[in-house]
Amino acid sequence: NEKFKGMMTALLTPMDERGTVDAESLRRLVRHQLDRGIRRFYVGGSTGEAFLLTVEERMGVLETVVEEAAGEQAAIVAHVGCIGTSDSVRLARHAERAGADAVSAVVPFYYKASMKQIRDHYETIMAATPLPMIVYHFPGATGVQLSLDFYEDMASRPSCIGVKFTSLNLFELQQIRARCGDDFLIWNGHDEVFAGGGLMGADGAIGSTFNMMPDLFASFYRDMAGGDWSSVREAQTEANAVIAHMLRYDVIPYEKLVLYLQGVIATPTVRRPLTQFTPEERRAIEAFYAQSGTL
Ligand code: HMN
Repeated sequence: NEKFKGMMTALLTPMDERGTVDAESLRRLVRHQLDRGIRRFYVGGSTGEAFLLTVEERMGVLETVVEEAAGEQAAIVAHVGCIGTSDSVRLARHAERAGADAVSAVVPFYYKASMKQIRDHYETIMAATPLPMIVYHFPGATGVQLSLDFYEDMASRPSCIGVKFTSLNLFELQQIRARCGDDFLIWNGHDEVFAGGGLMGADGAIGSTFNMMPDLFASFYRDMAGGDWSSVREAQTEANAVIAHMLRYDVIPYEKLVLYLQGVIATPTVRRPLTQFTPEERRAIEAFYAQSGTL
């Protein structure tokens, strides 16, 4: 599982003006990351607008990423989370056929599922594919708080290798580490606490802002691995100046606009109900971009 440790970019899904998935821009985004040394990708997660795409589109996005990263020794994690188990099973089987290295799934979040039903959901997905599973914890979106007992149970299953932990509660992250041991991997999910997650025991991080700041986060990760805490603090401060500005707007349209301004993707289009920025908002972000030494 070593290849999954480290920094993993949660890829955006570029779209053309009409909102159709833009495979060419997606290839350019993957290439842009590979050229900067990034070798881990989380495909079709929250950042990838997974729940605004059809199951078939999600399959297509994964295939494009696998193709573009072929021969690059990249680790590719396919997010297969759905609100219904059978779609997740379809996506997991497809992920294996497509050549992904692992699957990941957010909890089924629409119909209030009991812990037993959530367990069954993961068991069913894991039984459908030999690929390793990464649980995706994102209580801010799902409203589901997973218990330490749940993680301990998951950690006891050979196919579950860890959790992507998207919460600012780093005490909980540390408690998962303490309860589940070092073999259960933890990826920090909120880039604004990248350093904190690492300090509390994360083995890596999966983040959306690595799309637009790959160099900064790559050197940030190296400083963290080397224990250079003053550089780590500087890097987090620099990243957070951008992230704080982004959080005044909306994560996905903001990152797409920046990637567009960087010349990586062809349009900043997002899928509704996400919306494009008004002309004033766009001007404000463009002005920030123009003076930011980071982006
Ligand atoms: C994914 O599933 O696509 C990402 O891994 C999610 C990732 O954890 C991001 N979380 C959300 O967008 C909710 C973060 O990178 C986040 O965008 C960033 O920390 C700003 O809050």
